[in-house]
Order: sequence, then C-alpha cells, then structure tokens
Amino acid sequence: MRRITTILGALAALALVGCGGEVDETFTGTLESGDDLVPEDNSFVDHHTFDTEEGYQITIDMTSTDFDTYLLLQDPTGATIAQNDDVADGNTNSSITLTAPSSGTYIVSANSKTSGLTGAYSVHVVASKPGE
Ligand SMILES: [Ca+2]
Ligand SMILES: [Ca+2]
Repeated sequence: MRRITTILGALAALALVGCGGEVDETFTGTLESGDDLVPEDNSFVDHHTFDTEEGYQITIDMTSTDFDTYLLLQDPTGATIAQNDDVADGNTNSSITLTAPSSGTYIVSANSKTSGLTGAYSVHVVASKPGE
C-alpha cells in the first residue's frame, strides 16, 4: 500500500511539472453579423485566448465547412506573430505551427478570408513541451 501511495505521489508531481504550458483545447464558434471586424478588410473575427510558456510547440488548426477560414495569432505583447489562409492547395482551412517566443496569454483570431463570410467553425489549440 505504501508503495502505491509513493508511485501516485510521483505521478502527481510529474503531472504538475509537465502541465505548466500544456494546452489541448477546442474553441467552437460562429462568425456572424455583430462580431468584431478586422480593420483591413472588414471581415468578421472572434478572439480566443490560451496560456503557454516560452519554448512550447504550438499547433493551431481552424476548420469550417461553412466558409474559407483565416487564422491569426498574437503573442503576449499583442504582436501578430503568425497567420495562415489555407493549409494546402484545395484545402481552405487554416493551420499555424510555431514555437512560443515567450510565456503568457496568446490570442487566436478566428477569421475568414474575405468580408461577409459567416458560419460555424472550430479551432483546436495544442501546446506541448518540445520533444514530447
Ligand atoms: Ca462570433
Ligand atoms: Ca483559407
């Protein structure tokens, strides 16, 4: 019994150490009239946030069957550090992969390629420690 308790304690400690910047979260939403607008092209945009730590590998995938997606990522200073229109030729969904340049709160902008596009979407955010 004592051994089991020790193992569980070790696992709990590992989990705490490992989860500092870990993210595995799905945001679902809808682009629609009344949403914020991107100033450059007046397209609808929703903002979602997540926290991670410097050096973590971030992967963000945005998918929609209703409209041509566009994805932007702001770092904790508010600077746009990545954006993507299409993951591949013939696939209008969006994907961003990068290493977190600093620790803090990141903002994912779920956007459409052009103004007036509306519909449901899903954004999946994963952040994991490098090498894991
Ligand atoms: Ca919305
Ligand atoms: Ca697109």
